[in-house]
Amino acid sequence: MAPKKPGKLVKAALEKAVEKVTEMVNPPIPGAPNSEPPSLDEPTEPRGPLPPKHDQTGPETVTPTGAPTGAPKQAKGQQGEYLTTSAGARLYDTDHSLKAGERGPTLLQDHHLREKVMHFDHERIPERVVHARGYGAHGVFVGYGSAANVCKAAFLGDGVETPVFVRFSTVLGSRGSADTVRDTRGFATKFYTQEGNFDLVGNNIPVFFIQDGIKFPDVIHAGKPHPDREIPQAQSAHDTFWDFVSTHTEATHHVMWNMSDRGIPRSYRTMEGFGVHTFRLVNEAGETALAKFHWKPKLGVHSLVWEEAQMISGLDPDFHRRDLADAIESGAYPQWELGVQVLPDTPRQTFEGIDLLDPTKIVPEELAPVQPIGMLTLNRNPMNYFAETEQVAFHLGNLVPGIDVTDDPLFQARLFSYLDTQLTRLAGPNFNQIPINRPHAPVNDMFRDGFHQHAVHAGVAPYKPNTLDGGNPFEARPEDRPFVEVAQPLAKSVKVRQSPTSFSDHYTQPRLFWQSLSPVEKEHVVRAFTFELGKCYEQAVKERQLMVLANVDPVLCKEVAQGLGLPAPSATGRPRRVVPSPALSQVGQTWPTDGRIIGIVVDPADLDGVRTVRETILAASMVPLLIAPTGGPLDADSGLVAQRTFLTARSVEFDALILAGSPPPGPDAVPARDAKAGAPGGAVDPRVVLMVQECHRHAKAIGAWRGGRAALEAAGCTTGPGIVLDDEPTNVLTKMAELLAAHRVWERFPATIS
Ligand code: HDE
Repeated sequence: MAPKKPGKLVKAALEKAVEKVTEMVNPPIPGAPNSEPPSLDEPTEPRGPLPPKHDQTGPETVTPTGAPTGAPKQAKGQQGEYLTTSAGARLYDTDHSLKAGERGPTLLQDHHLREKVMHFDHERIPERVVHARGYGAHGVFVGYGSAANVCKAAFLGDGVETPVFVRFSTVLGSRGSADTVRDTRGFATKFYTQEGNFDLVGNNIPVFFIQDGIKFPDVIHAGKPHPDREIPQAQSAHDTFWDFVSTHTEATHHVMWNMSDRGIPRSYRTMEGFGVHTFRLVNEAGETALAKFHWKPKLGVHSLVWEEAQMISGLDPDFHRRDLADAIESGAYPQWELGVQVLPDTPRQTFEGIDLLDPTKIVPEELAPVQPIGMLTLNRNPMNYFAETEQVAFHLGNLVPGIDVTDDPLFQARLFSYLDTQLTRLAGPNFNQIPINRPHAPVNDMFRDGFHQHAVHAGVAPYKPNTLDGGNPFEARPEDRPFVEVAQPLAKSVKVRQSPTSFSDHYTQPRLFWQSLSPVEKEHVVRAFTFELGKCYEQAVKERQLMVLANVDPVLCKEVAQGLGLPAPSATGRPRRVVPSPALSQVGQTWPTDGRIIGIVVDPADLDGVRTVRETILAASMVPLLIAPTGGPLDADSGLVAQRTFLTARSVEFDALILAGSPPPGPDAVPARDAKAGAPGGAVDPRVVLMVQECHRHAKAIGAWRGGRAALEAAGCTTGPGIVLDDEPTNVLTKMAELLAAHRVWERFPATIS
């Protein structure tokens, strides 16, 4: 039966309500699907495509060879008012195929059916073999000019603005996997500089699992799902991963970071980024220095707690991409400062005994400070995920004058791999002509033809030397600022398949990392190891990893062994003494609270208080989410709208919770309708009580004024660190903002490890 059409009056009232709600929800709460709210009925009056949302932009409109076209960015999107074939012919019907009579067979001559289904059948391309799950944003990088004494790259010049595209990612999961799994995160930046594209393809962890690129297929095969059952998805808590890393002990340092809070970031906005390898910088005078790149987030480094991360994987698998897009849409633009550790370029390429060619080692910031050289701001969401975030192709060989490679064997293998992988993923050698990859500098490469050639090259002589094309293109002279490899002397040597002995210390820096953490962070590392190894099937794998941990630190090993119910082995060697690096800990400071989300359980009797708090939160660049028993406007004229209900809300969406009231159980607070309501009974809605308890155990700030006290009592959380009770709503918020600046209320759970 066809659905009933609403009567005229009802329809008008509904439209008005939709308009009002949209108006109320739209400006402050990001996430509206398009730039205009939809009408209730399907539009029939032909009109052109809607403009993109205010926060969205596409890649720069340059030609495949880098010349600006001056066209608006939407020029790349769909055009015109009417549905057409891909060749531009207008179509009158796309709902029915052409048939020999209403009930007859479909005709082969239906070119529209054939084209529509053909294109759909080929919409997918191979996902990235690693880092398949990712999310990107456009932004701008502004140089400080402070790098001039070590690096001549023009984009680092004082005040020089360079457009960028950044893609964040997890490593192990498939394209549709959850964002908050325990994993390393990719942090890849494409700078569209006037001297060509520079790609800084780094991670949120400063070291890597392997010292030589030839081991990359091994570590990834071990981390990916088991090949027989293809489980588990997007996680390292399984036998093949621990089988590999427990035997391949150079992975220990990276594994320590993965098992720390760094493996479960709160947001892409609260991650550090690292170039990992040592780079070689060159200044205008031709002098060289070695350097390590760091991205420092303005919001500080902040992580989830493990239970929260697991819950979010189910409740909102898109948590990180939603967070980034929402922050940009609402104007809380995430920022990172780019910094370098500058190290002398000595023949041995070591610093304070640390081999700079070994990507499993860091240089502690206390030994070589990170010097700020520029600021990255992400300020636009992509217009189209596939065209931009999926098709962006990074390559470590995209270098500019002033930045060169080193002989780190991992770096060297990557220089090969990133071009190679695109041939399959992006189907041919012309991937730099895809709009998101196009340089903004002129391109004259003498490459011709190939699949998906978008350039229309002129001339007859794509070779050198030539006279028929007037000699063009010319090789750049020194004054034309070409990229010139540093004439690095090579040590007298022989061909070997082996690593230097300086690569063989696999335990000192993992111990340095462990000893630099605060007690609560150490507790998390212990729990993570115990969880992951506890999920392994084979006892031998667990025992072998315990032997590795014994060489890192006896306390760590003992604690994990205890959780696994196994004896703690002793170290096989004598540990070297380390000096802790406080910069490795992510707690103990305060940071800006921009974009933090505060859930507010509303009290219909105190909407004034709710409004004040909501407005104060917005004014502080944070996001208020109003939670009420049911959706819709909270009353006829307050303008407040419930964004979550007790059914849809879950504590993991918020960084902090405020209770304006203690609502009685709603009509749906019964397990048959909402399992999280639990057993009946109690004066406060059990979903609210659950929210308070979850926030409490995830070390989040909880506040209440007047009517909210009963809910705190029902949850058993009336006193202790991070619980704010005050009669004045604004006082509650002020104290909560202070707590949020420190990220979590770790004092609530004193650590037992020192
Ligand atoms: Fe990658 N890596 N990688 N990698 N990697 C890729 O390139 C590879 C390594 C990193 O958002 C692939 O275009 C090898 C270290 C990031 O598109 C592939 C080796 C670091 C991204 C590839 C490494 C990274 C990739 C897959 C050992 C941290 C995502 C798709 C020699 C410094 C970039 C692609 C994006 C992506 C190979 C080691 C970071 C297959 C062979 C070390 C952030 O080419």
